[in-house]
Amino acid sequence: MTYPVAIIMGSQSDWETMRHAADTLSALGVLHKAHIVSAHRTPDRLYAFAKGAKAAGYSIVIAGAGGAAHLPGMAAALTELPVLGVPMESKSLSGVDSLYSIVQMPAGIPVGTLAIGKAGAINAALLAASILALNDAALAARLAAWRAEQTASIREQPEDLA
Ligand code: RP5
Repeated sequence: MTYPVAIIMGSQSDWETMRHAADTLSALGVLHKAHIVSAHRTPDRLYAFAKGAKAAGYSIVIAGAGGAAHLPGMAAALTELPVLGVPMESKSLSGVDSLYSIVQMPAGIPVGTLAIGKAGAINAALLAASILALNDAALAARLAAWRAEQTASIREQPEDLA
């Protein structure tokens, strides 16, 4: 079975956020696998994962990390697959450290950087689905339905005024 999306994260502690990417992909019927891969604590695992990601059948990597968040950038350096980076909301600096670490890539090695925390995790999944949908009409239809459902769920006025 081919899993088009890999979700990697620097620590078990990132899963609380990154599970929202997984849940969003599941809602859209996009197969994915999640791995803990730390740029600092398991550098050999990072190298093996990123070097083998394309051959393993992945099309897109979503990478979440916090603090000195080198994982998305290092993964992008080691694979030509698109890498979407999700900055974790860190305790000490509220995720601004993670954001700056991920977003400020030197020209030549891109990481598509999303918002800090849960919103970024969900949007990384939606962006991954949009990219995959370019070559998958059934997924494009599911994504359009997901967005229509979201639109229909938004009230015209706040609840206690309606
Ligand atoms: C980063 O350090 C991880 O991505 C995580 O966001 C952060 C803290 O990790 P733990 O100390 O919680 O394992 O590598």
